[in-house]
Amino acid sequence: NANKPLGPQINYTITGIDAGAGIMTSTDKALKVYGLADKNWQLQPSSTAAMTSTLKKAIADKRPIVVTGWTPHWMFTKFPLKFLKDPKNVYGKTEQIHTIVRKGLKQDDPQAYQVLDHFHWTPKEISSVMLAVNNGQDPANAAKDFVKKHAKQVAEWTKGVSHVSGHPKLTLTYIAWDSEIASTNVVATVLRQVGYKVTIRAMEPQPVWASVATKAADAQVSAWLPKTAAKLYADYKNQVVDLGVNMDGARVGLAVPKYMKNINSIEDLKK
Ligand code: PBE
Repeated sequence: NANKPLGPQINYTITGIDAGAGIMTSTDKALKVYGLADKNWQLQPSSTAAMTSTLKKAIADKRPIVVTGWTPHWMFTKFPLKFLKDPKNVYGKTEQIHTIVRKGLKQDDPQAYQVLDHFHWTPKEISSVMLAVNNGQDPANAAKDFVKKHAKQVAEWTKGVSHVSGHPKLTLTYIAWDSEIASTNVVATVLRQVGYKVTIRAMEPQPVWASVATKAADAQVSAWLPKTAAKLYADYKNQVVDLGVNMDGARVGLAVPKYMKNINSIEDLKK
C-alpha cells in the first residue's frame, strides 16, 4: 500500500548482510546520520545469500523491502533495483577496489609484486566472472576462462614480468563475497601462469587485513575504498602497502525495488 508509511510495513528493518562487511558499518552510520535509529529503524545482519533470497521473495510478492546493496553484483541485473539517494553522503558516490600487499613483497617477490601492481579491470569484466560463478561454474575455472579470453589484457598485467622458477609460494587472502571470489581467482590464475604456487584463503574482513599486515599472507585485492573498508584501512594502513585501484566504479548504498515509487532517498524512509 503506497499510502501507508513504509516503516511499519517492513518492521522498520533494513535487510543486511554479514556483520563484518563495510556496508554494515556504513549502514549503522546512516541510521544515525539520517535520524532513523531514533525512529526504531534497525539493520538486520544475515549473509549475502540470505539477503538476496529474502529480496527475491519480496519481489515475487511485490512487497516493499530495503536492502544493503552494491555493484558490481548480479542483484542489480537479476532484480529491478534502484539505489536510494544519499544526500548526506554516508556511502560515498563511487568506490574503488584497491590491491593491498604486504611490506617487503616488492623486494622478496618482484615479479608477483608487478603483476599485483598492474592488475586492473572494469566492473563489466569482473561481472562476467561473477555471473559465470553465479550460474554454477567453479570459480577457478571461471577465472581460467576469463584469462584465456582476455589474453591481451593479461599481457598488460604481466608486461615486463619474467617467469619465476622453483614454484615460490604466495598466499592471497580474500573475503568470500562474489566480487572478491572473482578477482582473487583471476589474480591467482595469472600468478600461477607466472610460475608461483598460489594458495587462496577465504576469511572474515578483519583477518584478511591482519593476514597481510602480519605477512601471513602476501596480498589481498578486496579493499573497497574510500568509505566501505575505511575503518580497517585506518587500522592497518601503516602496516601494509596500498598498490592503488584495481577496479573503479563500484557503488555501495541502500537499495529498494523500483516499484517502490515513493521511496527514492534514504530520507524517504522516515515518511
Ligand atoms: N560488499 C561487497 C563489501 C565489499 C564488497 C559491499 C559487500 C563490504 O565490505 O560491504
